[in-house]
Amino acid sequence: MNARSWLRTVKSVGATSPSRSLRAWRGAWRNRRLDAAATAGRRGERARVPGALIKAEPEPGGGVLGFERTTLRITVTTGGAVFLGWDGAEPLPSYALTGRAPQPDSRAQLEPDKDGGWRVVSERAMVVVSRHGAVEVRTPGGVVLRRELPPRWWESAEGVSGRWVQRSEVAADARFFGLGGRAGGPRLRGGTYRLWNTDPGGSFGPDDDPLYLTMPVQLVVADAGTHLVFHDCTWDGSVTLREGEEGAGSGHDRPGRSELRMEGGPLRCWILVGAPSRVLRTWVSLTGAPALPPSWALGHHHARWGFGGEREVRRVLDGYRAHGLPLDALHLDIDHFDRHQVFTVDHEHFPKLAELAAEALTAGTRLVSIVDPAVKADPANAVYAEGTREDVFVRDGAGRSVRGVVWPGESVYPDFTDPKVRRWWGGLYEERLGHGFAGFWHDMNEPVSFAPFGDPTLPRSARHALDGQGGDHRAAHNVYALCMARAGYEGLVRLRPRERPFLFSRSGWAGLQRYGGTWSGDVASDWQGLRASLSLVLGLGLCGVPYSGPDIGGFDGEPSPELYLRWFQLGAHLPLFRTHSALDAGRREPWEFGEEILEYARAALLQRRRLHPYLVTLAHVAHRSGAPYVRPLWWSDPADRALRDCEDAFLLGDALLVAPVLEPEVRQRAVRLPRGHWYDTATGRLHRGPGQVLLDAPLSRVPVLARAGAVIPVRGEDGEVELEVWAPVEGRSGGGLVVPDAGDGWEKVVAERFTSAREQGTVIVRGKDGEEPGYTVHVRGL
Ligand code: NBV
Repeated sequence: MNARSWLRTVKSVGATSPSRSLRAWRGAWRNRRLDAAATAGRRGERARVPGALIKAEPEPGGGVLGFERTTLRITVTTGGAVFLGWDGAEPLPSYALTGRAPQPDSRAQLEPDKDGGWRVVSERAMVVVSRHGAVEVRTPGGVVLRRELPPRWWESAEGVSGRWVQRSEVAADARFFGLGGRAGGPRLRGGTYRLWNTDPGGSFGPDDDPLYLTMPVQLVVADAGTHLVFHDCTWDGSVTLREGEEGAGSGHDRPGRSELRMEGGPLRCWILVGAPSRVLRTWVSLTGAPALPPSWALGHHHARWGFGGEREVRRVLDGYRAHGLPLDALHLDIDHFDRHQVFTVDHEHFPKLAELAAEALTAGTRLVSIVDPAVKADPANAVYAEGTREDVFVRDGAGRSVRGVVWPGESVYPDFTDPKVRRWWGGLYEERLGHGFAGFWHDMNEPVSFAPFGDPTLPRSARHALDGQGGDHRAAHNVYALCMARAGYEGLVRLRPRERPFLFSRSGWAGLQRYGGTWSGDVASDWQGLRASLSLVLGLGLCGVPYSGPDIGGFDGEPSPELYLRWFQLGAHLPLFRTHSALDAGRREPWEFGEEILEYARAALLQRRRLHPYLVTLAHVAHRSGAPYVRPLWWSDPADRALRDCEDAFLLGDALLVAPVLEPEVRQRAVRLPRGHWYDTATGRLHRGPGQVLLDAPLSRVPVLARAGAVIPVRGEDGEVELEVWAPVEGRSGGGLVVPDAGDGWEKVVAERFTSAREQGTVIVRGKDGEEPGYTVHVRGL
C-alpha cells in the first residue's frame, strides 16, 4: 500500500463511527499477526527453470514436452485457442472457464522444429517451443506475436511450488489493453499493475491502481495481429508492462515487455489469436456468454447513498416524472438496511417498501437493491444465526470464524467458494424479491474489511473451500466476488426462473460476465474521474465484461454543472447509465443544475431512450459473440496506429462513433475517424475516414457519428421499433442487425439482418431474402 492510499484508508476508517474505527484498528492488528505467520518461510527459496528439453509426447491438439525440471502441455482447441500448462497444469479446474473442458483440435499436431525445438501448427496460430522452454506464438504466416521466455519458479526447501515469474516480449509497435478495470487506460502504459482486487478506500482517479476488478487478461494489439493472453491463476500478483520502441538504440526495435509475477498457483495460460472480434468470440466461448440484462436495465438508473427514507425516494421519483424524464430503475443503498445489515429493511424509514416498489413499477421504474457480502456477527441477526447453523462463514486455520469490520460493525464473511454456501446465499434473495426489488447491486465484495493499515480485506491465512480444492485467501481473494455473483445469479434463476436476473458487481474476475456486469465504483467527481470512467468501460469490455458504466457525476463531491452534463452525455452512451453519489455528496438529479443543464440532460436521456432497441440488439450481440457494446476505435482496424492510440472516443456497436467531451470549456473537438464514411448525426455532414475532423461539441450535445450505410433500430414516437438508415455513399452498401426483444425473459428471439444500398441517389433497404423490412424506415443523410 502506498503512502497516498494509506492516508486515504486511515481517513475513511476514521470517518466511520468511533466504535467501528476502533474495531478496524483491532482487526488490522489481528490480520497482521495472522498474515505474518502465513507468509513466513520465504527464506531458503531456490529458483528453478525448465532446463533442457528431453522428450515430446504427442496428444490430440498438441502434446506434452518434457524438460529436465518440468513439463509443458500444449493444446490447441477446436475454437483455435492455445493452452500452455507448465508443471502438469491442466485447463480445469478453473474459475474462469465455464466448466466444460475445451475440445482439442485433432488436426493440430506436435512436430519437430529446428534446433531441437518442437512446434504445433494449427489453423490460426503456430506455437514454437525452443529446447530451453521459450514459447513463441506466431501467426499462421510465421510472424511472432508473443515470445514467452522460459518461466522461473521459486521453491522452498520443502519443495512446495510457490512464486513464479513469466517474462514475455511482444512487437515494438504493440499496445497493451485489459487487466480488468484500470482507471489509467484504456491503453496500458509502462508500469506495474497489481492483480489483487482492491477497494482504493475513497474515490479514485486515473493514477489509482489496482481497483476493485482485476484480472490477468491482456489484449495486445500490434501491426502483425491481435492476441489475448490469459494467465489462469487467481493468486496475488503483478504485471509490469513496458511498451516497445521502434528504431530504438542504433536503429533496432526494442520489443514490448510484460513480466508477470505471481505469488503462487498454477502457471498456465491461454493465448487467443485473430482479429479483435474473433479473439473476443473465442474468449467468451471459453469463459461463458455475457448474461443478457433484462431490457429495462438498458434504460436510465438513478441511485444515491442516503435517500434516507421513502419520502425522499418518492420525491425523486416524482421529480423525474414532473420533469418529463423517464426513469427505469432506482437503486437503494445500504441506508435502507436496518443498521446496515444485509437482507434487512429499516422499517422505520421504509415502512412500506413493497408498496413503494409496486407504485414505482406502475410508473415504469424498478427498484434495485444493494447487497453487501459481510454479515453482522450478531446472534440477533437472522442471517448470521442461520449462517452459523449452516456453517457458511470463512474460518481461519485454527477453525475460528474470521471477523472483519464493515458498515454493520464486526462481521463475518460467507465462503462463496463453497457450492453449499452459494446455494444458501442464493436463497436469501427471496427476501429481497418479496420487497419488490427487481435487480441487485453487489458491493464491498473485494471483499473489504476496514483497516487503517495493511490490506483492507480478509487475512491471507483465512481458509476457503475453493470448490473442493481447499486453500487460503491468497488463492480465493480474487474470485470471491465472482463466486458471490454466481451465488446471486443462480439463486435468482431458481427463485424467478422466468426472468433474466439483473445483477452487477463491484468486484469480479475473468468470467464475471456469465452472471452480470459491473460499474466504476467510487470514481472521483472531477474531469480526471470522467476520463477514468471511459477507460474502465473500454478495458473491461476487452476482458469480456461488456456491461458496465460509471457513477455519473462521480461518486463523491459536487461536480460543476458542466462536468455533470458531460458525464451524463457520456453515460447515456454506455451500457449501464446510472447517476449515483455518496452520502455527503452533492445531488445528481438532472434538475439540480439549472434549466439549461436540465434541458440538455433531458435531450441525452431521450436520445438514450430512442437508442434503446439498438442497445438491446448490442446486448444480444455481446451475448452471442462477446463483442462489447462499447469498443475502441481500432476494433475493426487494429493495424491503424492512430486509432490504437486514440483514447477519447469509442464505437457503440458497429454503427455509431461517440466522441464525448472530457475536458472543461470545450465546444469543439478533434475526432479521429476509422476508415469509411461517417455522418455527424447532428448536422448530417458526411466525413471520410481514416483521418481526423474538427466537430462542434456545444454544451447541448457531444458529437455522435453514424457509419454511412448503417441500419439502426430506434424507438419511434409511438414506442414502436423503427429503422434509422444512414444513406450509404453512392454505389456502396451497408446494413445492420435488429434483435427485436422488448422482454425480460428467456424467449428465443431471432435476429433480423437488413441491408442498405444506394443506387442513383435512391436508398434501398431490404430484409434477409430481399423482402421489405416490415418496419418504418427513416433514411437520413441524403
Ligand atoms: O454502500 C455505500 C457505497 C456505495 O454507494 C458505493 O457505490 C460503493 O462503491 N459503498 C461503496 C460503500 C462506501 C464507500 C465509501
